[in-house]
Amino acid sequence: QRGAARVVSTWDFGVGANQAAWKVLGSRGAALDAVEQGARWAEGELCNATVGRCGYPDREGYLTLDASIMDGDGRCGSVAALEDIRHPISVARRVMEKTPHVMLVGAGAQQFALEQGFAREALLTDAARKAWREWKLESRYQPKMNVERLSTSRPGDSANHDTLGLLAIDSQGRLAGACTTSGMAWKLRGRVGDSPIIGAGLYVDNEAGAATASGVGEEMIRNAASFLVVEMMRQGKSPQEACVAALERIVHKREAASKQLQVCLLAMNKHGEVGACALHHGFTYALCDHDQDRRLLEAPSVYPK
Ligand code: SD4
Repeated sequence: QRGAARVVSTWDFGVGANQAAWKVLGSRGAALDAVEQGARWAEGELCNATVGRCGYPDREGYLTLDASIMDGDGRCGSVAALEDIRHPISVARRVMEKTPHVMLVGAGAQQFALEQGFAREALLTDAARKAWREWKLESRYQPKMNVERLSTSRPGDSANHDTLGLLAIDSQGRLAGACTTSGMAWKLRGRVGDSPIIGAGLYVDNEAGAATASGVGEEMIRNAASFLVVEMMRQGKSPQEACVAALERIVHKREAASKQLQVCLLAMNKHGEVGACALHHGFTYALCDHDQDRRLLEAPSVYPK
């Protein structure tokens, strides 16, 4: 299926990310550039409590960002707990391209970003600071499901399941993926989720497919969820079947926990076919290709509504 470029992204705001990615893909650009541009759009343009500059902080009030990027040849880079840098996805790409490493964290990641010419800027917004102050009154860490889609959500509730993950295939048949997030709101200082961990929040292999995740990252780390989805595609499952099978594994291993928390998986195989599934109802994803540029779909769930 060479020539059939396509990009998919997690959640409703994936529509905007896809449009940014499509500017690259639609003109026969590389999947890697496309996913970086899509992620940059979310980090810079979107004001959303779970990605980039408007993200909610940890329980001590620090906004710490996680991001990863990977192409289908196994090249990858990531940053975790990065502070005061607007575009963690591009720092992750520099880690991939300019260092012998895969992952940089915390102060070292920031130092590297500054050396690479990224600007340091205070990112925490007034709205995020206000939400944090409200949260501190009770200080209860209780991730809520799919908060982006709940019109009844209060500020203190927000921001738990809306990481942006993008997967793309370009006109050359190359795959790439990117993932960017501020992580779980009110997390412990130093907590790192799945999004910057290759194999957990993102995995890509041109010979099989690509997968990304959103939700409570600890579950994806425990199960190497994105890697698992890609391996299942390698064994012959469709992207949809692979997402379902990976979630069934999570349910099997941690049934009680899986009833309480959300895990969302999105996959694309090497032919550009797409699948998605979540533990619980409410996971949406956006798809963009030559035929349709703003399609928003609702993923099925393992547990009934
Ligand atoms: C994390 N998976 O840090 C991320 C959170 C997430 O939308 O998906 N938020 O665990």
